[in-house]
Amino acid sequence: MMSDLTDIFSAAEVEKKLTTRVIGRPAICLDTVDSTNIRARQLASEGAPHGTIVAAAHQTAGRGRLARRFESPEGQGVYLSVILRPEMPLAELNTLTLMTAVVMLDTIEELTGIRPFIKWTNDIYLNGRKLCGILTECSVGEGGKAEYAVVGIGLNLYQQREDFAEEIRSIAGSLVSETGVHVFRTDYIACLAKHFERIFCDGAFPENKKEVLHRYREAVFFLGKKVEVRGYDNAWPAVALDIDEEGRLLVRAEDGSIHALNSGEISIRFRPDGEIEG
Ligand code: BT5
Repeated sequence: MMSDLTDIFSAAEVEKKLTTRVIGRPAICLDTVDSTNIRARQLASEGAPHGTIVAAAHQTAGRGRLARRFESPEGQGVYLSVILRPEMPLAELNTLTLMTAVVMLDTIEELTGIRPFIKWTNDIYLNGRKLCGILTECSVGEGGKAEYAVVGIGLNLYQQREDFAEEIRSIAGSLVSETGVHVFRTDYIACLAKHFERIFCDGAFPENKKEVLHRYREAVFFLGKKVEVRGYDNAWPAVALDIDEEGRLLVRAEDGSIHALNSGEISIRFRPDGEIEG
């Protein structure tokens, strides 16, 4: 289903709905772009302020991690990037992704009444299907400090399960297909900005990192379950144990050894009803 005709996708419409001081000021809305992360990085390097949102109704080169594609069809979702100028050590920047995952849960819960789950590190899932992916990129400036970070968020809003491209048809979902709730794109952007500001501004950040990571951990759906850990050139079975205070995933390999994973890929087998196998 396409978005409703009254769902005008424009900066003026977002501005009418914004309740924030920093996030989304300004908000730039584009009909189409290669990747909002690329555009946001350009703007950030030209001095765009902390909190700028670059949103698009369509991306021709939406990207995921490791140069993977993020399917971004016209009018079916919102693809956006938030420019942040965080006062935090470079080594901790991966926690921006984790904290953004909690922002997305709060946003989706407010809009639909349903709180989805997190697939460590950067995916939001419901009914065993991926609704949203997050990609954080940063630029290192003088003295090894982060000059800026760009947090990219792709959310599927309106697709039915069968609308997705063949490669992801069995794993992808949208707010409409998984919750039945139709949300206007600009309402979503305003709601996201509000939750983003609550967690990343208002003097709370970065001291709130521990509390937000605690909420992150509560939403990870596969703790205690069997997973497959995927390295660059190998894959091994393990049991997912916990998320530690740095946001690392602790797993137990079959030989009993415990590993703390900083980033990476976990495969989980879902049954058709969305429950995890194993
Ligand atoms: C991600 O990577 O999921 C991060 C996606 C970030 C997208 C946003 S949109 C705004 C901003 N601008 C950009 O160019 N990117 C950001 P990763 O964890 O590597 O997952 C990629 C994998 O997700 C693909 O290989 C597919 O299997 C699957 N996938 C692709 N498109 C999808 C979609 N629309 N919905 C669900 N799954 C998808």
